[in-house]
Amino acid sequence: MPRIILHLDMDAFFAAIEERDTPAFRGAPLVVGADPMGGKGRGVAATSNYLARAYGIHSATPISTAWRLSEAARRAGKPPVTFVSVDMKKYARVSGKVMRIVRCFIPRVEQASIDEAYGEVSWTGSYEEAERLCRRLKVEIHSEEQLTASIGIGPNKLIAKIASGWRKPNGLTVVRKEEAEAFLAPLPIRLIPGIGPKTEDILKAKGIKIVADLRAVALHQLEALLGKRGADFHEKVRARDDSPVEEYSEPKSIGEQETFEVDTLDSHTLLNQLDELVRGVIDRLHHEGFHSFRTVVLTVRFADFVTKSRAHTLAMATDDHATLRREALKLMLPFLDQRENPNRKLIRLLGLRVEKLTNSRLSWSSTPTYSPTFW
Ligand code: TTP
Ligand code: MG
Repeated sequence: MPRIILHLDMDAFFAAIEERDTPAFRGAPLVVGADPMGGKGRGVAATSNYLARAYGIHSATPISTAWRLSEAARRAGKPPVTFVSVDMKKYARVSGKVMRIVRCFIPRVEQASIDEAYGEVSWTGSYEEAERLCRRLKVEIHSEEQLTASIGIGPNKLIAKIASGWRKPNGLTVVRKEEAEAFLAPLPIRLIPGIGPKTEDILKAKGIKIVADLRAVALHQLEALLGKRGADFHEKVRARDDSPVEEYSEPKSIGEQETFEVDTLDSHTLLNQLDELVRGVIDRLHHEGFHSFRTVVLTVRFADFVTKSRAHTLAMATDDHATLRREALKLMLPFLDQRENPNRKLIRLLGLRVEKLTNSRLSWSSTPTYSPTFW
């Protein structure tokens, strides 16, 4: 029986949910993210629908840039972008529903992010059967949630993941084991998971642009260029990946962050913001079914974009609001004075995250919960 793995990724997830819930948003460019404030907004886009992507607006595009692109489109007689704020609770709820549907079809599922999952479907016995299963799964998600997913089917997680992004939106791409190497060969190296902008630059400097170029590099040369990771890429470019679908990948953290409208060192403003973050994190902790946390991480980004995080792990796990507030405050105060901020730099962004979570749901059901953080 061949090994067959699928990867499912929802299309324009946050934006698709907003379009579904607000008919007026449909058919026009939509960005979910920070408030653009007439071009002065300081956060980023979480995502955009496909019409807004045609304007060049994607995940992590600064919201001020998104505004500028929208204005340029408007001046060119095209529809301007509608901006909506992020409603994380809603997206987590929808994610939970989608993942439950996936688990009805597939016994072994690994949730990889808020809108992505791997499934082990070798038991279907053939690529044809796996494809049939995926068609039914897509129809079910659409009829239950009015959302579309793209799915890739392949001999391992690596190929399935790349295949799911192949024909988005609403795609279904099957890459059989014997086709996998040829499928990868012409792709830009950036599509190989693990190759980020820095690695891409190192390789491009050597004239390596597509997977076929990378495949031509000997193992010892790759190791010389990229260290230990070289061996990993040596396998990947040959379409080899034996990592298992891990059903109970533990959720890592829950975090919230806020960019200030104006950089600040005003303790009142910072405290108010910290209180809001504490409330948001505790709300999500409970909402997403967690029992407690042990580690508190505070992140400060200064006006010059230098970013520092400080963490503290408690002796005992808790879900207590006052404890989180006290610990977060202890971590923040040094940033207001000499200890962590000798030059009195203004603060641009404050983030709060809890880790080492325990999941009460796991004690009475086998449904794992995933919690995303995006910073
Ligand atoms: P993605 O699956 O990367 O993006 P997407 O679902 O919006 O679009 P695609 O059709 O290309 O899959 O991420 C899922 C959601 O996660 C996305 O809707 C918003 C959120 N997200 C962020 O908040 N910040 C980010 O930088 C990224 C990449 C995603
Ligand atoms: Mg997606």
